This record gives sequence, C-alpha cells and structure tokens, in this order.
Amino acid sequence: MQALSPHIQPERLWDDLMELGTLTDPGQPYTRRSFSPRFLEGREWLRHRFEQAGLACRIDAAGNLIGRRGAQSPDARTIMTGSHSDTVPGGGRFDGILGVLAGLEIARAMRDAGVTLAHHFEVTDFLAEEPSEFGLSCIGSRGMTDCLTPQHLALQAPWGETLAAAIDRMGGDASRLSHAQRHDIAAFMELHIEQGIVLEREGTEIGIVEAIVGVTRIEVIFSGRADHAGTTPMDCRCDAMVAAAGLITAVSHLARDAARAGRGHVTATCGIVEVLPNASNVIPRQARLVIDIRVSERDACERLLARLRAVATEQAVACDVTLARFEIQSDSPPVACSPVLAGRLEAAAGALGLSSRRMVSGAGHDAAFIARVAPSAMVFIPCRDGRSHDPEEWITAHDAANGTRVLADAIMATDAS
Ligand code: HGY
Ligand code: MN
Ligand code: MN
Ligand code: MN
Repeated sequence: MQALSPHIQPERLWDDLMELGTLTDPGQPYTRRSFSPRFLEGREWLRHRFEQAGLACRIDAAGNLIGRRGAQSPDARTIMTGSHSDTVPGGGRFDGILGVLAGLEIARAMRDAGVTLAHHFEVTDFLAEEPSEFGLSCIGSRGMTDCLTPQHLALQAPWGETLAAAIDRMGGDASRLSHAQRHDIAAFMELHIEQGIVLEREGTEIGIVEAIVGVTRIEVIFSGRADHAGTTPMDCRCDAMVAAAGLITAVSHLARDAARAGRGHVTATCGIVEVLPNASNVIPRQARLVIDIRVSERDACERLLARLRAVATEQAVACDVTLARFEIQSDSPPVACSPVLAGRLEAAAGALGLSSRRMVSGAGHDAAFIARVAPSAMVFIPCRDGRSHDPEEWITAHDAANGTRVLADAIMATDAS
C-alpha cells in the first residue's frame, strides 16, 4: 500500500489555516457563525480551494459543501473525511476547520502523487456543526443521515427564518433531504483538535477516539414576578433568578459527583442564562437556561436529568415561582467509533513513529451522526493548554501535519483493504 503521508505539505496546510482564520467577524476574532454572510464568504473561499485541488464541488440537499475526487470506477463506494468551518461566537481557528483543511491537503497530496483511489474520496464541510441560532447543532450531518425531522426544519431563528429556508439559502434543498441520505460511504474519518488537555499533559502526539459522548441540551424557564428591587421585602418576592441560581449550582455539583462516582465521562454546563427584564432595579420575572449535558454512558444522562428536574421543581417551590419549562432541546446518544478504522488510525500513527493513546471525545462531532450510516472514527491532535471555543485556541503546524499524515495513511489503508 502506498503511503500518502510523504506528499503532505505542512506549510501549505498551515497557510490555509491562517488564511481562512482571517475571514472572521470584525472585532470578534475567529467568528464565522453558520448561516451568516461571513460563513458564506468562508464557504466560497473553501470551494475555490477545493476546485484548485481538482475536487468536483457540490452542495448536497442538507447544505453540506462536498468536494469529490472520483474513483477509477463510477459505481465505487466513498471514503469521506471532513468536519466543519463554522465557529462558536468568539471561537478559534482550528475547531472543525483543521478537519476540513486536512481533507483538502490530502486531496492535493493525492493529486501531486498521481493517486486515484479505488473509492471515491470526498472532503465535506458539514453545515452548522456548532449549536446554531436554531438551537440545533450538527445540522448538515443530521441531514446526511436522515436525522432532521419536520419539527427541526420548522425551527425558527431569532430573525424569523425557518431552518428549512436557511438550508435552502445555503444552497441545499430541504424539500429533497431524502436525496442527501448517504448509503455509499464505506468509511468516514475526521481529524479534530482534542479541545481538552489530556494529550498535551501526557506529551502524546495522537489521540485515537474510541467513543464520542452523547450530547443532551435542555431548556429551563422559571417564571416569577417583576417587582421593585427596593421596595419589595425579601420574603415577598417571586424572583426567577434565585430559582435559576439554585439549579445552576446543582448542575455543576451533580455532574461533578457523577464523574467522581465513576459513571464514565460526565459533564454538565449552563452556558446560556437569559433574564427578563434584565434591569438592575427590577426583580427578575423570567430566567431562561440552556443546560448542556455530556455522557459516555446513557444511563448517567437519564439519572442526571431526573435529579435536575427534581431540583428545578424544588427551586420553583422554594422561590414561589413557576417552572414554566423543563424541556429537552436536543438529544443525541453516545456513539462508539469503528474499531477497524480506529485500528487503522493507530497503525498509521505507529508507522509514522508517533505516540498515540485511545480516548473518549467529550466534544460532540459530525462523526457521531455519520456513524449512523457508515463506520466512523476520529483522530485528535493536542491543542495548547487544552483551550478551545476561544480565540486562544492554538495548535502547532507540526501537530497539524502529524494528524493529517495519520489520516492520509489510514485513508490509503482503508482504500486498499
Ligand atoms: O459542542 C461541541 O461539543 C462541539 O464543539 N460542537
Ligand atoms: Mn466546537
Ligand atoms: Mn468541532
Ligand atoms: Mn465536529
């Protein structure tokens, strides 16, 4: 089997990473929110680079940008790689983006080496992997795997657009989502930064992902009563914020205790708190929370949800407010990666003389959805101080090249298998 790794050019990849990073909302570094004009600008830049690399480009019905390097035979199956080019607000230059640009670099290496695979080779920029203004993440990979429901498509963004209309605006066709379903993918492998501290702390060069956590997000609304902050006695209040504060503390303590009790990977975070009327001299009449729960074992999530619902109810009674909503916003189960593909990634790292270790991904990824229709696996590289979802996110060109070489050789091994 021919190794492709010698044809990977670290500088070419690094230049792409730095250049795409310049396409960001001004004043809020590294922000390219899905469905935004800036995102489309980044997409156009990607499409141009894909075409320069000899990839035939298309946008599928789910709004994913796909570059294809055709196989020797037209009815071959497909080996796919990719990730996402959208970011969180004030995010980094590598989360998702590395996986897309590594796929592009691998396509260029194939072109430079004159390699045509027995499989079609595709590089995909999945639409809206990050939680979007529709309250949903992984929209493109859900669309590719029949996981977008009519209820999802009817979700509305704050600007009034439905998700279906937004997908169409991205060049997709929400009315033909059944055409986006893929049954021809022989293997999917995604390169991603770890977004955690394990690899760097251990000095390990490559992470081989065995499982991707399940991600469950719940929306909670406490409704109280707005009153004057100065004239209302402390024991006559219906303060929605105090009830929310009690639940937020419980989110952190219960998840920490579950993780310490050895129930696998457990995290829970309250990243959104919206208060109305949000005025310093008015007792909050409403507090809206979105809580993000991640587990590697499904029953840990069920247990945590039950405890949080009980705490929310207790807090509402204690603060004389109403628990107006406690609803699951999105819910995807933990996913096991393909042992065969993980083995190939591990063997490729070994053949390149790189240290590696098996691990669980605490981040959600498009691979978790693609795993529903094809054997899928992920490979991680370290990121500085484990930082991500922040402009401080940083990797080295050397690690980016390592991850890309491992991915490239695992793709070649899969094509030859
Ligand atoms: O939130 C996540 O886990 C991913 O970065 N979208
Ligand atoms: Mn992310
Ligand atoms: Mn990501
Ligand atoms: Mn991802």
